[in-house]
Amino acid sequence: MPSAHLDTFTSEHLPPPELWPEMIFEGPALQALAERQQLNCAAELLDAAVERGWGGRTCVVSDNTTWTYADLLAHSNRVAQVLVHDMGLVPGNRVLLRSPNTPMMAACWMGVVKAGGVAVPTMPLLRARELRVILDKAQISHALCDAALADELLAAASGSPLREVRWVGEPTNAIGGMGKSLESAMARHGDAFTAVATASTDTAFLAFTSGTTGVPKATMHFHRDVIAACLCWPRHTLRATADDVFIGSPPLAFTFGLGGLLLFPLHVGASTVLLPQASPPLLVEGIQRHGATVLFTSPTSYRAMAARGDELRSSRLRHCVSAGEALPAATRQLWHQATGLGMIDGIGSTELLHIFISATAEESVPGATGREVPGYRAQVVDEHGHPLPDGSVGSLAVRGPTGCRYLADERQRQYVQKGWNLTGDAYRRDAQGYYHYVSRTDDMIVSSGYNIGAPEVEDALMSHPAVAECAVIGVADEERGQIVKAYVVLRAGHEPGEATVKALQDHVKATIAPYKYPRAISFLQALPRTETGKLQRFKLRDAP
Ligand code: 3UK
Repeated sequence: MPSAHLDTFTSEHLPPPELWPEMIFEGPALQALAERQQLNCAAELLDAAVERGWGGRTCVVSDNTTWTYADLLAHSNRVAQVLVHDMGLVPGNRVLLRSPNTPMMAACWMGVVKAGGVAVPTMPLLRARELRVILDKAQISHALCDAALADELLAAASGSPLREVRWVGEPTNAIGGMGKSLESAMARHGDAFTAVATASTDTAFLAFTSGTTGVPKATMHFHRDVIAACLCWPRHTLRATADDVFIGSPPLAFTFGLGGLLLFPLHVGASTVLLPQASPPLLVEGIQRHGATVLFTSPTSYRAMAARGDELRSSRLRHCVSAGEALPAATRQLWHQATGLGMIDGIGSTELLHIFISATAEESVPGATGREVPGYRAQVVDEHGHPLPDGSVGSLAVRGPTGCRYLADERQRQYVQKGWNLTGDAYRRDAQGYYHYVSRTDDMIVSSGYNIGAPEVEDALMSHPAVAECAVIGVADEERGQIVKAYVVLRAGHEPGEATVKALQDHVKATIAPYKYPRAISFLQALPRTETGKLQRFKLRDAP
C-alpha cells in the first residue's frame, strides 16, 4: 500500500530503519492490525462507530455542549473540508492545533487526520518562543487555533512556515485583518467527507515532548499506532465499556490525555467529558455534574482531590487512572481512605504513545506500577542492555506494537538500543512479575555509597500528616558525595521550622531504612512542575 502523503516530509524525517525499535504484534487483534495496509485511524474510530449504529450515542460533552457520535463526525467532516477546500491542505501537511480541551479541539484532531493531514496538538500554555521551535521543527503550514490563544501564535508566525490559520471562537483585536473564523467556514460546507485512504504506516500525528529538561523532541505516530494503543491497555487493564463516561485533566496535546480522553472512549463507544480547565476542584465538580465513571489525572491531582473525597463517595466514579509520575503508595492509600476507591497506576510515555506497564485496582500492589500490559514486553537491563535477574535495579526496556520514532533527532540512539525502547527509568522486577519504580535513571542519589531512589523518600515523607507535597533530590556533599535533600510543601496549619524538620526526619527514619532520611529539608509554597504535571527536579537543584 503506497503512502497517501503527497507531502512526504514526515516519511523523509523518520529515523533510519536500523534505529527503529523492534515491533511485536501479539495476539489475533494486533496481528490482524499489522496485516492491514490501508488505515485511517480517525475513520476507524469515528466513521466506523456511526456505521456500527452508535450515531445517536453521546460522544463528546462539555459544560455547554453535548455531541453525539454523528455530531462529532459531522463537525470533523466540515473541518476536513475547510482544510482541503479553503486552506489548500495536501495529505502529509502538518497542522498545528492550539486549544484547551474542548469538543471543537476533538473535531479538529479528527478532521485533520481524516483529511490525511498530520495533527500536531500543542499545550495551550506554550509561549511564542516554544511555538516557534515547533513550527520550524515540524515545518507546519496550517494551524487551527482558539482565538483566545491567538497572541502567542501570531507572535511566533512571522517568518515561520505557517501559511494558513483559522480561529475557533470570537476573533480578538489582535487577530485584526488576518482573522478568518473556522466556524463560519465550516458552516459553508456540507457534513459529509470521505477519509483520505492513508497507509497504516503513514504518520497521523506528532507529539512533542520536552521531558523535564532539554530541547523538545517530536515523536511520530502512525495511523496503526493509534489503533494498536486502543487494543492494548484500554482493553486489558481499563476494560471500560460503552456505558462509561470519561473525564480528566491531561491536555489532548499530551498523549496521556489524547488516549484517555479521546481515542479510548471513542474506541469502545463511550462518552468523554472535555474540560478546558481541570484543576482539582473543577474536576471534582465535573465528575459530579457529568456522572463521570473513568478518571484520568496525575498523582498530585489525586492528592489534592482527596481532601474532597467525601463528595465523591456518592459519585458514579469507578476507574481512577494515575500516570505521568510514580504513584506513591501513600497517595493510593489516601485516595482509598477518602473515597473508598482503588486506583489503576500505569507508566506510559510519549514515545510509546500510552501505557505499557500497569495493573487493575484489584491486582495492584502498593508501591509497584504493575505488570506488562498484554501486547508489550518489558525487561530490566544493565548498562550493556543485558537482562538482570529479578530483584536487581536497572533500566527499563520495553517493546510492543508502538515505539519510539523521533522526527530527525539524534536522541533516537539513546531511546532505542538493540531494538528496545529505553524509557530512562530505573526499575526492579519482583518474582511475581510486578515492576517497581525506583527513579529516573539520572535521579538516583548516591550517599555514602548507598543508592537511594528519591521517590521512596518522597513516599515516606508524604505519609506524614503535615506534608501536602514534597520532592527529594541529591545535593553534593564533601563527606558523603551526595546527601538527600527534601523540599516540602506543608498543609495548612503546619509551620516550617526546626521542630517540623526534626519531626519529618524522625518520621522517615521510622518508615524506611534510616540512612535514607533527608539530612536537609527546605520548605516551599509550591513545587516547580511542567504543564503535564511532572516535577522539574533540575529546578530544585538551583533552589535554596
Ligand atoms: C514517567 C511514570 C512512574 C516515567 C505518559 C501515560 O507520562 C507520560 O509520558 P511522558 O513522555 O513521560 C514519560 C515518563 O514519565 N512516568 C509516567 N508514568 C509513570 N513513572 N510511574 C508512572 N505511572 O519517567 C516515564 O518514562 O510525559 C503517561 C500515558 C501516556 C504518556 N505520554
